[in-house]
Amino acid sequence: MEVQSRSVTLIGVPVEEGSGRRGAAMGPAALRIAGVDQALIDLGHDVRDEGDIHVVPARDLPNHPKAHNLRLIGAYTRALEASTYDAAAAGRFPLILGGDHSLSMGSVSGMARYAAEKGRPLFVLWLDAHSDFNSPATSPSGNMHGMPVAFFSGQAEVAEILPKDRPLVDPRNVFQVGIRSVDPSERVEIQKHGVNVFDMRSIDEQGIAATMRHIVSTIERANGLLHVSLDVDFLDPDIAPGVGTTVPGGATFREAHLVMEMLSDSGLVSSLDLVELNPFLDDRGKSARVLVELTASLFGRRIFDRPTRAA
Ligand code: 6HN
Ligand code: MN
Ligand code: MN
Ligand code: MN
Repeated sequence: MEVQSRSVTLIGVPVEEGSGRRGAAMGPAALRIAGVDQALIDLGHDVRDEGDIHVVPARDLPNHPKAHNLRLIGAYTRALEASTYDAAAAGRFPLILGGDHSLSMGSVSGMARYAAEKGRPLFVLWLDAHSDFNSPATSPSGNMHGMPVAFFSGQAEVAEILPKDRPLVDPRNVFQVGIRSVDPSERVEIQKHGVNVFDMRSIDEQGIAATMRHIVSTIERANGLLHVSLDVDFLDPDIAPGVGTTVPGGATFREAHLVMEMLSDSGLVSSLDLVELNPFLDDRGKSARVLVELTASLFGRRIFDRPTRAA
């Protein structure tokens, strides 16, 4: 099977203030050093690197005791919402190099605006140990990297970061895979709003392939666009230690690759975040390299071609 050539725009987002510690701001640099651009070029894709987004805190936003660095995260959200939307509207694939997971407030909102214009539903595949469905009212930490899913589904309003009438993502169009650390109030909220959660036990029981087949066919039936958000802690800490929030019992190297290979076959993916990489905590670039390998699989790298399905 020929790899479909795509036009890819790399957008670096060196934000770390949404997490409780330093280091994720070095993520975009580490991903570039690990060769994310060359891996895609080698597969025949057209790659343009826009460099890193730089912002100053938004002065129209308030300081908030339970949403740390709200003014800065709000500024990143606005800038990335626009960059992601612009890339997609230009017919390109936005590939976001993070940066902590608060950046998905911006990337997913940008894709939601794009999908709304196209009249197609946006689906989100959230590959993470955490469900990131806190709001300032529920968060135990006040760290905004624990809030993006609630934010882009309209459940974590604190101040007007984006226009009130912005397109939201229906929480029933969010698929969370790899989940194994959920706060008590998140548990209530994700169930109340109908988020589709495939926790690690469900992957152990039914296998990652069946899980992915279910997700892909649901999105195909709805003619949806798919945004993939890959948090390093989706992976088991043995294969990816470079993250501030390691949780034991994560996805294996092969499970993660199969997710990407099946997504590649589906042709559904329109945008991707690589987030929470903390090079300061990594082991000689190991986690950055795994992220690049996984990205290559999503963009068509194969061990061997598969027989065409419909043949
Ligand atoms: N991440 N649920 C915890 C919190 O502080 O809200 C952890 C969030 C982790 C966020 O890994 O992207
Ligand atoms: Mn996360
Ligand atoms: Mn996480
Ligand atoms: Mn709610």
